[in-house]
Amino acid sequence: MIKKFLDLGLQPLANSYIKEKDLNKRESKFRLEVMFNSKNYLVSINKKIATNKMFNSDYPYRSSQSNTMKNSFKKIAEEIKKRFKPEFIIEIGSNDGAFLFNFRRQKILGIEPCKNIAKITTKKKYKTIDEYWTKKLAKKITKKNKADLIYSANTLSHIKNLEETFGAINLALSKRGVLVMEGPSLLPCVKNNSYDQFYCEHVYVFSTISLINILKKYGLEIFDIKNLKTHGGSSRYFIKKISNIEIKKKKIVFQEIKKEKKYGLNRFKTFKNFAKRVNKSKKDLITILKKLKKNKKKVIGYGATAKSCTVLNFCKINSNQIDYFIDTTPDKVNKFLPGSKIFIKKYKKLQKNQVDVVFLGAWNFKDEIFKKEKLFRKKGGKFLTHVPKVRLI
Ligand code: DWN
Repeated sequence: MIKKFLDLGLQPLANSYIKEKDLNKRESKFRLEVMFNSKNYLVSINKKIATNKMFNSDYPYRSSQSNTMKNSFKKIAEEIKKRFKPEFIIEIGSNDGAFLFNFRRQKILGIEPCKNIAKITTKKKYKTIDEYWTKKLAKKITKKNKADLIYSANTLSHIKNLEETFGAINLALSKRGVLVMEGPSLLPCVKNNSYDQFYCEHVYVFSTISLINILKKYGLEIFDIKNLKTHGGSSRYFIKKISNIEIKKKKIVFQEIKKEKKYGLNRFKTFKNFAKRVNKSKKDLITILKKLKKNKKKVIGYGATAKSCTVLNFCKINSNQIDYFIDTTPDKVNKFLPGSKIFIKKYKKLQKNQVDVVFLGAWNFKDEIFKKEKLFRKKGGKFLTHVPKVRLI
């Protein structure tokens, strides 16, 4: 049975930044509700938006905007080379090449449906197919040669059709091939009240126990897991075909199942309690912003993330509370955040005499940002975050 546990209100499409000339146009919005499937433990959003409305030639997000992610991709690329020695790699959702560029051109093929982004890697002579990942595409590209490694970071949870996602992977993977997939994980999301992991693009937030159930249907199984700090707590799953009995399952797979069940990721009640904490987080954030306003503090936002779209629209925050956001992404600058319509300025190092408090839209890069803005903090500048609880740092 699929049951709703969280209502995040009316939301626009998270990566649909608004140009000034379109400010008065009506934005399309949808009700963002989060559901739990008690049969397979899958957590998903209720309304699934058409893929081409989200991932098209206007897509602004670039993975290479953070050193944390560039380093993480470099590290896993090295591990893949050593551990699996792949000859033919497919990356699903290759974005601007942060992972791809760690390999020799002839060994790797990128799949990136956002044509504006696919151009970036094509320009650097990395073969990139600007189509959606489907069974049809998988068959076409692996007719002669199946992949011995498929990598995908922060992408598979964006594709609503599980049959197309994992069915295609099964088709494209060689008998002994390995799928390495990673993305924000449900346990840290629930533990840390990071409800902003839910927005239109994140159709699913996987847990180990739900993924096991899904993969089984497509002849796949997890044999190793690595928990990562990236994106506020991600899991990297190493997956093989069930028919490949040469690779043994690592102990960590059983430990993760145990850990998730102990926390209650197989029980509806856990999510109902999470929803209560989320509503408290909303109240606390509104209260603190009101107080700051009353005390005439200048508050801005740092990192106009897709995640902050959920927070701002759920908490009904606009430019009355947060003056503007700063961001390094060229395609976001000089536009307005969807829904809240807060302006996004080009990133400039924070200065205490210009700003008092900075809302961390990109809380997942807190360490990287704090390092950059050391001086601001030293001079008494404060950051405001809602993860794991609303507080000034
Ligand atoms: O899954 C997804 C993740 C990986 O990326 C997508 N569905 C969409 C997107 O989500 P997000 O926007 O929440 O991702 P990030 O990676 O948290 O976005 C960080 C934002 O902050 C970027 O716009 C870049 C910006 N930034 C900045 O301005 N200065 C980031 C850092 C580290 C900085 O120093």
